[in-house]
Amino acid sequence: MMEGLSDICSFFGVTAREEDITPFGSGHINRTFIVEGSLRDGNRKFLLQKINTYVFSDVEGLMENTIRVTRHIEAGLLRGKLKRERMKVLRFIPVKKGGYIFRLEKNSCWRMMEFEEGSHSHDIVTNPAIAREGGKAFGRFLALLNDFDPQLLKVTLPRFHDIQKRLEDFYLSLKTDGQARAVSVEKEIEFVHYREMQMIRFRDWCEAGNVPVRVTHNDTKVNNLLFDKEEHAFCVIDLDTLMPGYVFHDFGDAIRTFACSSAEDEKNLSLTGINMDHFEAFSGGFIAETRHILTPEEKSNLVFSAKYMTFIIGLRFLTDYINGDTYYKVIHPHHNLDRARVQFRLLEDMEKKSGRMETIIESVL
Ligand code: ADP
Ligand code: GN1
Ligand code: MG
Repeated sequence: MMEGLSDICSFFGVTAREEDITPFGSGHINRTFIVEGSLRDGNRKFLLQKINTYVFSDVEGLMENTIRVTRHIEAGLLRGKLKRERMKVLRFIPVKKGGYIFRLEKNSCWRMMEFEEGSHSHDIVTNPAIAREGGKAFGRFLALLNDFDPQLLKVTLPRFHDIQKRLEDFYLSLKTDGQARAVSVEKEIEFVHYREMQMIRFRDWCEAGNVPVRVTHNDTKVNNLLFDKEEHAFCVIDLDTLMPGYVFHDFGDAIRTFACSSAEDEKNLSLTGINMDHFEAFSGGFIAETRHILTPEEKSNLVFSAKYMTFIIGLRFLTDYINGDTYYKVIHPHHNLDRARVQFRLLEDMEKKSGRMETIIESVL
């Protein structure tokens, strides 16, 4: 029976010994392994990923989106748009039998890609230069997809950043409360009640057609970007959530990690807040790359989008905590609650500093 990781690699034409395949990275969703092996042209490193089918039911649709978008970006690269910036796109290894997904069983779906040699990712941003690089890379990514019709993409995670849906999920979790955890999060529930209407109003305003639907990445956290040895951000990764969306999803979600002063799961909340230098650096990099494509309505709501996305991700962590940790990987029973608290503390700090954040955006526009 075929079930070792090296057997799975062989379906992609990659030869590797079991001991040369090691768990890698700190993503919350997929299972990732680094593989030292060989494919036709000699020894190389690859990344093998088991796609989380609990989260992604349409794995083929997800890969179709990814391949379409990476080809579009590569075409841009060939036209010289990116050479200047030394930017790269993920390169996937096809399955020998065809396609890019190897399905061992219904819920065992695998893909392989080239490991970007000499690359690393950050979980926390330690200086403004990294934040600026992040802003440029995610901004450029958005700008390169400006001429890609969002309707061509499958909506693999419907209403992914729709606060209405996330609130529905949250209230359902409270009603079910299967682990009797709701009683321990009364303060957080209060926090949500206090802000939900303003978030729904923002969502409704977007949905009313006030801003364009674009191709967005939808998961622009700092560890979804590869940096080289000189700390130049050169490759946007984790393309699973590529879907039609608003610029707010990418800018807001990025601020949540690029300008957060602590780890996403920091227990000591006095360390958590918005780092204004990082906010300025990320925004400056992002706007430099997107100034020409963003509408005035998009530009004037970037600060609120940081609050919206921080709220939504905090709410999702909290909901998963109440649900008994069924979605995100956790390493201890309070992990999701710790993460939710960090998001909510960060949001409170943004609320206090909104005026300064607006001034910064105006200065970089
Ligand atoms: P998840 O969906 O679980 O977040 P990712 O696709 O983000 O998985 O991969 C997890 C980690 O693996 C990333 O944070 C990054 O450090 C690393 N990684 C992903 N793709 C590559 C690649 N092509 N080359 C080098 N490292 C990579
Ligand atoms: C997940 O896969 P990863 O770790 O990059 C999640 C994002 C959240 C993020 C919070 C498909 O991202 O939406 O913002 O965790 N991805 C999915 O850290 O749900
Ligand atoms: Mg990731």
